[in-house]
Amino acid sequence: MYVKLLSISRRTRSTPFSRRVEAAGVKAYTVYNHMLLPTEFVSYEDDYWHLCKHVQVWDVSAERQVEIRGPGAMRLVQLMTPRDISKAQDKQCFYLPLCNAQGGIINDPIAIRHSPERWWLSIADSDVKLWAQGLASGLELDVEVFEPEVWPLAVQGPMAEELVSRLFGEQIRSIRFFRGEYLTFRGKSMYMARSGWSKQGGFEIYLNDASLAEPLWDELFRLGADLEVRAGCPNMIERLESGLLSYGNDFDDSINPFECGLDHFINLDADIKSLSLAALRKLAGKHEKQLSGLVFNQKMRFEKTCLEANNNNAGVVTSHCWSPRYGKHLAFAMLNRDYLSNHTSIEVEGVAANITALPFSSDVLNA
Ligand code: THG
Repeated sequence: MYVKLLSISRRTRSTPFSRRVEAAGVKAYTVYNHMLLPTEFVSYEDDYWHLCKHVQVWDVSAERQVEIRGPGAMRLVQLMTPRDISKAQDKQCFYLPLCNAQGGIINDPIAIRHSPERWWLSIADSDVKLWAQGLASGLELDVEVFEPEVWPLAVQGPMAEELVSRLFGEQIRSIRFFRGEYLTFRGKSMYMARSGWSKQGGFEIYLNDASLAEPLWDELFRLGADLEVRAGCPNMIERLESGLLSYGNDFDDSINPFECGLDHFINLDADIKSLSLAALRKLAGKHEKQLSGLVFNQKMRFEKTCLEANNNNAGVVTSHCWSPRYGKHLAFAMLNRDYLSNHTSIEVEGVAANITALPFSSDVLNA
């Protein structure tokens, strides 16, 4: 695509795992929350097949935590999201769209409730700390907002549960999806949840002591040698096949939850105080765009990502990749609903694509 070179300095923050990531042969990084996030080790395709068969260890430290602590914590988190958090339980994870007063999406973190007065927002790539501090100052809320010294390490893939059970014991097998526990590594208690940015299953360990990063990494590789454990990272092919959205790529603050299919994660009728609810209630059903799937039967180049039909703008491709498993080129595209209302396909660079809902259904992928 573009030249894969990045000047690394204090702004492009390294992580306590970076030396191990380098030693494992990382080929490319992106910058996410002002921090290095690996994107490729062997190749997208090789990393993909390995992830779907075995187990990988991912340095996802760039999923920074924004801690919200104090008597006003529930109030601030609820103000930021249109999803009702009143029934949240301790140690539970929640996928939370955060929205501004116009309904635009600020971020889509996993929120973790440690206690009613202590929350983490495990954020995608935007400056949520500044947004939350601004709200807290402006509204004089009784909270502290800061980025704690925490670096998530994901263990993903079909053998992830086996590997993590060797590290923390058999009891981890009973942790349900989006639930977590405090577990001990070398005498230090840390949070771990069944979650992660793939649909291959796995856990995320929220390391809270930088001096234990390399021991933790090394222990996972020692225990996982016979499982063919490898260093990995969120994989473009796997996330598209699984329909996982990427903030900044597929949506941003010009997009509301209806447009990107996150309306399942908001509660328009809830009796809650949320900054965006009034705007979202007005927008419901009237949004103009819809994030959709495109399926091509051949490899595409996408010289330009703007989509046109009869010289009219039909939308834009936000992410795409070749799927070696299905032999299809898959794309997410933000399409105008005008266009969608009377088309089920679109022609791009002379090739027709079927338009489909997200996530892609197995029928569509296998067709
Ligand atoms: N883990 C952690 N932090 C993160 C991510 C993560 N921060 C950045 C980014 N990923 C946040 N975005 C997402 C998007 C989707 C999911 C998780 C984080 C996800 N979605 C499931 C789905 O769509 O099926 C489940 C949602 C649900 O049922 O609640 O897992 O990966 N720590």
